[in-house]
Amino acid sequence: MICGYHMPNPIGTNMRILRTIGLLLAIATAANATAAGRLVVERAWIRTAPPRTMMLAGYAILRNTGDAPLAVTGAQSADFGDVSLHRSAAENGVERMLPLGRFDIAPGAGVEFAPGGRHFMLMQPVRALHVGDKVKIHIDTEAGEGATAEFTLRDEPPDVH
Ligand SMILES: [Cu+2]
Repeated sequence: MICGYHMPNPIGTNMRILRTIGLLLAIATAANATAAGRLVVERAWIRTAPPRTMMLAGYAILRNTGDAPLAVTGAQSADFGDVSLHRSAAENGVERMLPLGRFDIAPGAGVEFAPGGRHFMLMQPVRALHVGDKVKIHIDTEAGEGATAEFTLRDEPPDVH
C-alpha cells in the first residue's frame, strides 16, 4: 500500500541540496573574510627633526596576530603629503633607500621598522611636529581593514619592553 505522503519528492530533495550548498557557500565566504591576518602596531614613533624638515622617518613593529598571512601594501596619513615604506640598504658601501613594496607578515610574526632598516618615509608634513606630538598613520593591508596607529614624536627610540 502506497501512501502519498511518503512518496519520494525529487523537487523537495533538490531544493534541500541547493539550500545546503548555499549555506556552505555562505560559510566559506565568511571564512574567507576572516582569512586575512590581524595587524597590530607596537612601539610606533617618529624621529624628531629640525623645524621645516620636509622628510621624517617613522618606526614601529608590525605584528600579525591573526592565523593567516597578512600582506602590507602601503600607508598614509593626513599629517603628511606622502607616506611610503622604505628600506635602507648598503650598496657598494653607499647607504641607499629603496621602496619596500608589498610584503607579507606570517601568522604570529612581527616585522620591525627601525633606524638603519625599514622605515616609514614621511614627506611634506602639513604641520610643525615637536617631541611628544602624536601622528596617526594608517597602514593598508591587502585584505581586511589594515590598522591606524598613533606614532609619537621622539628624539630617541622608545625603551624595549
Ligand atoms: Cu626612506
